[in-house]
Parts: sequence; structure tokens; C-alpha cells
Amino acid sequence: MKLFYKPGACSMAAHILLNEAGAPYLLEKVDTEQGTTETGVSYLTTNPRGYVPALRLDDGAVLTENVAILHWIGEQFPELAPEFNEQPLLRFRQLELLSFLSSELHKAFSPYFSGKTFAEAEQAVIRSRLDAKLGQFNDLLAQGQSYLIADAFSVADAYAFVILNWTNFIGVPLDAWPETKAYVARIAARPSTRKTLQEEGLAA
Ligand SMILES: N[C@@H](CCC(=O)N[C@@H](CS)C(=O)NCC(=O)O)C(=O)O
Repeated sequence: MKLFYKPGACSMAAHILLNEAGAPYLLEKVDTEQGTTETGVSYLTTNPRGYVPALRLDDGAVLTENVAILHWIGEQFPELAPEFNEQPLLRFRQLELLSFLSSELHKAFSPYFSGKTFAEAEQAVIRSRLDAKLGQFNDLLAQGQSYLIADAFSVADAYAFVILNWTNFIGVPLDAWPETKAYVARIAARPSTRKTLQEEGLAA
């Protein structure tokens, strides 16, 4: 399979999981502004919406959208998913978390990467929306658990890590959310995360 990615972008969640599973995969870097890939072909033929991630499967089918790609990876490599067979509700807990991460937490960062300039009052609103979502995320960990579901690393954690890691790029310290700060450090220390950051050119 081949993952279409942009360094540090949300596509990094799938990348971490493929490394975590030890799965064979190829990478192709995308220039989303130009709509091309590093091999010089149009990316729009792979994902007409132009954004990453996209995952081309071995039979040529293409999956897009983080929620679908991450859920698919969890189904392929059950060691990355919660124990759905033992506890069927966990499948929906995972979907619930992936939906929150995708439509709430991820999107709260979007203004910071939009390339737009915001007036001071708008910046304050954007920041308070982000703080509210970070607070909601922190509440998920406030019982002292190490990971989001059943206290074991799973696909939702990879996505959460990638999003939360953006706080480093935009200069928002996580000190107000100590459980989240420790969670990010915990996932950053995983060999799969370190390998992924290196492969995306974000760590030595
Ligand atoms: N709905 C999409 C959004 C993906 C998305 O926001 N991708 C960003 C990177 S995190 C991107 O490719 N942005 C570049 C662009 O939109 O041109 C999903 O969840 O997969």
C-alpha cells in the first residue's frame, strides 16, 4: 500500500500506525498547494479534494479521510485497535473518538494553518476555541489513564498525538493541561512515532 502524506500533517497518524504494525508500505509526499506529488504527477487523480491523507491499497482502491483510513488500519492490524470482539461497544467508542478528533480538535487548529492573517480580536476567539477543545480532550484523560481507550495504545491515540503535536508548531504550551502534556510525551517516545518523525524529516 502507499500513503500519500505531507510532513507533520494529519497523514502522520496513519504513518505512525503503519510503523507501529510493522506493515510494508510506500510513502509519496504531496504538495497540496500545487496539487502534485513528489513523483511529479497530479495528486487530484488520487484524491480529487486535494488534501492528505490518501491511502492506496494493494488492489488499487484509494481510501481518503482520516476517520476511514484510521479505522481501516485498525481493522487490518487488530493489535492497533481496542479489543472489539471482547467488547463490541469499543468499536463505537473508537468511532466516537475519531469523530471528535477530526471534526472538533483537528478543526480548532485549522485557522493557524490557513495562511490568513487575523485581527487581534479574532485571534483571541480562535485561541479560546482551541483552549476549549484542548480542555475537552484533557477531560478524556483526567481519570489518569495513559491512552484513550481501554488504557492501551490504539488508532485514536496516533491521530490525537499528531493533532496535539501541532501545539509545538503554533507555540501553544500544553502546561494548562498536564495530563495531555504527559500523554503527548508518552506517545512521542514510542519507537514507531520516533521512526515516523525521522521518515518525515521532522527529527534527526
Ligand atoms: N477531512 C479531511 C481533512 C484532511 C486535512 O485537513 N488535511 C490537511 C493536512 S492536516 C491538508 O491536506 N491540508 C492541505 C490543503 O488543504 O491544501 C480528513 O479528515 O482526512
